[in-house]
Amino acid sequence: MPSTVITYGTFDMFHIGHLNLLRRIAGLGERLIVAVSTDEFNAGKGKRTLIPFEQRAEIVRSIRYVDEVIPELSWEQKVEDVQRYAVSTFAIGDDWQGHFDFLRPYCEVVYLPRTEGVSTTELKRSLNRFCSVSREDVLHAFEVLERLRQDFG
Ligand code: C2G
Repeated sequence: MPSTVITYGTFDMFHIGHLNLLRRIAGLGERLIVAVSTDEFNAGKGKRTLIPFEQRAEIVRSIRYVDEVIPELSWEQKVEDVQRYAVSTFAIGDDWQGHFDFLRPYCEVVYLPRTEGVSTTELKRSLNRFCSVSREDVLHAFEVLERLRQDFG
């Protein structure tokens, strides 16, 4: 029976932090199952996702380290998942340190260091900065237009 590892997450705007984690977790066993949070479940987490569930699941499913993707529908499904899929290890980033120790009677529980300097929240902020037009840009544009009007009437 191949040793199975499971992890859970939103994986919105998939980035290197997600990839690093999945690569490390895949090294903890022979088979990796990833439970991707549905849009409805995320709403319950107070998380607004940019990318809809089906696309987030498809991206995660395409990662070479991932063997299977299932939906994460609730906080309560983990024990049932561990038993249903004969999971030997549950692993997740250490921003969740201690939150899932209740799984220790059912499987090994591992918290791995997050990748510093990248997060979906930060990516969204950078995107906003990138797309937003600053007040200085607008004033500069008006100055250029005024100069053109004076030069060419
Ligand atoms: N992660 C990481 N490094 C980052 C960002 C995220 O290692 N820079 C890890 C998180 O620790 C988590 C996984 O990537 O293990 C997915 O992160 P999120 O999509 O933010 O998942 P989250 O919303 O925390 O959902 O039941 C558990 C929850 O569904 C976890």
